[in-house]
Amino acid sequence: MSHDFEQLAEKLRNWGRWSLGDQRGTLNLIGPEALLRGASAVSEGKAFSLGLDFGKDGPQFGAKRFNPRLFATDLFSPLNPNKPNVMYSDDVIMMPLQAATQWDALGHVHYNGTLYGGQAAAEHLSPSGTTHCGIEHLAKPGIVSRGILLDIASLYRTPRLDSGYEISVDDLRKACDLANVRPESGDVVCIRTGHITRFTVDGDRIAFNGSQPGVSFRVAEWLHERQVAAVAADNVAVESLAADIGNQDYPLPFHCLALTEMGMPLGELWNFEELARDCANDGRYVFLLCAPPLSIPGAFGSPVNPIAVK
Ligand code: UVW
Repeated sequence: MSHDFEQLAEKLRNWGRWSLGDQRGTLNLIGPEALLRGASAVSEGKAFSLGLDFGKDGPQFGAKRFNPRLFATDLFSPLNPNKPNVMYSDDVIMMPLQAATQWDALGHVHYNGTLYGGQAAAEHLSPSGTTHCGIEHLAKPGIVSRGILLDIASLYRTPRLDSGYEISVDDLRKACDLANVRPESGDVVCIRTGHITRFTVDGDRIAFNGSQPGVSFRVAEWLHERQVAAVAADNVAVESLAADIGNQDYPLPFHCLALTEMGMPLGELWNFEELARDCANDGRYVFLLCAPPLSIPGAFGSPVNPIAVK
């Protein structure tokens, strides 16, 4: 695997493709044409949220990636104590940016000491974030384009793929046939494995965060050829996670290819269940996708509530 991986890394590298010091990667592929293609996918006036709740009962169970906690900092507060008939409430939230539905910034993963664009990670990363490839560079003008749902679980007529299943290029091609669509330059590809239901239906956080179905690292080449702008999935890492992932020469190989080599943002913990039912009903798997990350300078990721409009 390590020889294949290294060859692919060299082939897919987009460093300097758009400009020296570029921090938007494949989002540069979203131009007026892709936006208009997205807008023309809207014909019924239906909207679907693809986001999980950011609440205390979320999918996390760890000490560092924990579920959000909300605290009211003002309750029943009058602006003017002499006019207590009008009151306001304010709040603060404490949460990891990776707590639930999210985008990975290009700086979220680096390997062999190098970030997207070839910059040395040691020169940019610090406890206050990153000075190269933070999420703010993906936030304006945001991530808005045509979205395509590739429903691999439906392809195999199963509510969810098996843990550890590696989605191949062939699976993606078949799902394109099922959807009767071909990704074009600037599209965002959304991959449904059904794995999210381990959390949303079964309530099993341990199984949800464990071994899981997702893409093989080889899928990166197909996404590169199709000029896809970003990819999102309904699992934890977009890529498949086997029980022994940490022992591989390059753990998270798809992350390394997508984020570090190609500069392609990854959307994780998205929920496609309702959208997938609608797509299966009307046979239309394309939509306008509006999924702007928050502009948090230096952050490695951002929560998002993606909206698909059909
Ligand atoms: C890691 O687990 C490091 O990354 P992600 O949250 O992107 O899957």
